[in-house]
Amino acid sequence: MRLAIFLLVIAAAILGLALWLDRQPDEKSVIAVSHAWTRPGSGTNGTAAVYFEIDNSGDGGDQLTGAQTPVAEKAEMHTSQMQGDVMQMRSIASIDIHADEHIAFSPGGLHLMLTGVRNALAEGDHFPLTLEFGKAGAITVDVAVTEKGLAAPSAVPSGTMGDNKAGDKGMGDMPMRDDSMGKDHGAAAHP
Ligand SMILES: [Cu+2]
Repeated sequence: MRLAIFLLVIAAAILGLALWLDRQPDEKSVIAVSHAWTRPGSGTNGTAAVYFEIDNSGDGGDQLTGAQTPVAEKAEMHTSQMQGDVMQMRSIASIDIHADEHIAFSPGGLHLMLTGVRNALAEGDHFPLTLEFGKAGAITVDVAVTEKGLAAPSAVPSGTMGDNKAGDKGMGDMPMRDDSMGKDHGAAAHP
């Protein structure tokens, strides 16, 4: 009987220690990337705009710091913003993804701009895209080439870009007709 009580006390102590360790600050980001797509015809002039969604279901923040894909020489993050009646794009070095945050890369807003696309992308094509996160590491997703898009069109909340850092090689001086935004952004907007 005494032994049983003794073992119970030990077990309780171990459980208590485990719970205590569990509560120590150990904030982690849990990153999921979904609905990655680009439009067919993108790539005919060497550029393509890729859209996707990022969800951080963890209790710690993270950062999207870069991207790469075998189908293009370079991939960089761009914002789109109206300046008067001209759509301007700016490259940004990184994007903060706070705990519990959802960020949509969508037409007319944030997008990943591919340059040096090696082959024209046709409806039904797929290609891999690797996104690099500061804490979560590299996450590779499959990008679908589809006219319809994979996600419901949703505007990027205006507050989302507040703490994004502008890259020093900004493309803010590149004007873009607003009638070219959206539909043919990727195919027509870049040289
Ligand atoms: Cu762009």
